Amino acid sequence: MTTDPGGASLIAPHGGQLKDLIADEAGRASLASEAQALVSWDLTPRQVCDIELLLNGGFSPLDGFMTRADYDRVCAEMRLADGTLWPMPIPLDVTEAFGEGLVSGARIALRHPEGMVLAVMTVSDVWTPDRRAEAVAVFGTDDDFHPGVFSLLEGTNPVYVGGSIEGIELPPQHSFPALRRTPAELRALFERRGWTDVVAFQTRNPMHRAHIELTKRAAAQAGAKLLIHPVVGMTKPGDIDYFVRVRAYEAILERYPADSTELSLLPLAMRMGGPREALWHAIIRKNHGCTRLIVGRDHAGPGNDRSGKPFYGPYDAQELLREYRDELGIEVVEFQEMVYLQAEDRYVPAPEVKDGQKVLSLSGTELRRLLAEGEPVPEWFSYPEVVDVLRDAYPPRERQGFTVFFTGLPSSGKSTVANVLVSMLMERSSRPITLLDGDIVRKNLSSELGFSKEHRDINIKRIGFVASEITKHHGIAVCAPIAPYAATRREVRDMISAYGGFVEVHVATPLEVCEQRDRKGLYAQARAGRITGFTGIDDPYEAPEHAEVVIDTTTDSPAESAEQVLRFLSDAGYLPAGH
Ligand code: PPS
Repeated sequence: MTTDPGGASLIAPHGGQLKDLIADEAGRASLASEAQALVSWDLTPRQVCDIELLLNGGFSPLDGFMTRADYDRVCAEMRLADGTLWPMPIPLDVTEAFGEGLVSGARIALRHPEGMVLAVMTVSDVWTPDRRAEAVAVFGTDDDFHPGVFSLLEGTNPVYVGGSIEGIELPPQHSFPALRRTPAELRALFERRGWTDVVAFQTRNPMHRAHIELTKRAAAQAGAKLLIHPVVGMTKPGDIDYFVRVRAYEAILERYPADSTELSLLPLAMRMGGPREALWHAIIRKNHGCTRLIVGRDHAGPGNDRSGKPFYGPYDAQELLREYRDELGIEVVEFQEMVYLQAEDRYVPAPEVKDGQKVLSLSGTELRRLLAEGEPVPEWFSYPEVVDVLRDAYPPRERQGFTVFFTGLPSSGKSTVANVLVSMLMERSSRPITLLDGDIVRKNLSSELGFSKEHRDINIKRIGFVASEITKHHGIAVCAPIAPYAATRREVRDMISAYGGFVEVHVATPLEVCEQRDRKGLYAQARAGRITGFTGIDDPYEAPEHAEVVIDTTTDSPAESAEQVLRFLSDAGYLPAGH
């Protein structure tokens, strides 16, 4: 079905037919009443993003979560079963328990985490995918350093469900309502303004001078208007949160010529899939009424693999899009990296730099360092209004919160060193500190949990959640669980790094020493078979590969070990100078 808000044509100058999966008024009432008797699935944060773009047509021509035939062909060939170009799998992932009773033809209610039913789905397929094979097909790798692979393998449920959906309402959005426009609303806006040619700029970062120069050039070269279309759904872990980014985007709008530029927020859950993702972004922007998309260096890049090599070449995305130019229905505006010519005080694309001309550049890591250390950000790099927003949100490290996360075998000395560290920190600063020791947490937060992998993961995620809240509020959390699984520790790191420091301390006391200490007599019980699934004996401990600090309590006293951590915190700038 298509609707026509404000009488505007729903065919953009270069766009295709737009889906609108929200039912009409009578349909919505009847779906809502039917939903009361249906089993319901509580949508995950990623699925909330996906369903919003399904319902509002951002994912046209999809009319629901992908069926198996669509999924298989998308993975293999970037096409839906009917041959339409579509690069990203969008199935509904559910738990085994939920998937068990589902059969083709069943109807299920899809609920927002706040409780309201957003849509009713008619199930057509239920299957258990090979997610590792999906990772290789879609991302070209199963290395879980790739954030899209990590989220697929560790954060996605094991059973997929496909089927069409009938919408009752869009997910509620409470932030920046005036800046959120559906594809139909944007198309209507462009139509009203007479904007027949609109170039979209995709971003998940604050915009600095290079981005502003690039977007101005792109619009001017094409003689087109500009849509700044930042992603506010899910981006790469560790990115600057969108509340801060949107304040910064709003601040720079005045730097564009009048009646030339719009800002609209896109509730997309990115997969960081590089070239495939760029193709997806192009289709999504076409659906939003744009006629062109800027694709620059390393579009939707996921960073480096575990050997430090980028997953994709810097211009792979441009190359892939060129292959599909004729059927995309949206032009791609290719840009090379913009660099700053110091002598001329202006930005140019890298290939325009002549031999001997001096260029300046500043990486994202370097910018974060300048902010963390309270140093000035050079004027050639950004505008004062953007730097002010960032400084306000990211104070220097000595005013940020942080988490010290001890991990190690039972009886390795985690709790002892953590306690000493807490006392040392309290001697030095009046910042609030919370100790989340393994045993204390199990008594207070996780008393119903055992030691299965599932329960350990829940336990560690709870600790991570509490520590991330403490860190967000500029406090100090000192955690000391065993935390034996690398993937769960990484999730906790991602959760906390968004708000402040995360310092992993591996208490690497060897197993023989821990077993000899056996402070609670549990190793002896595990050896005797009276306890099963005991870490280090018959349950694995995956040692961290990139801990910020490694200590060994065989050779160092608790005070010496705690001093090592303190020194790291001080050197990294988390403690005021002189401590
Ligand atoms: S986990 O894996 O991180 O959730 O474990 P944690 O909550 O830190 O464990 C807290 C203490 O529980 C005791 N204990 C066990 N540990 C490991 N495996 C099994 N099966 C087990 N059963 C009980 C153990 O003494 C942990 O304390 P520490 O301080 O590490 O010795």
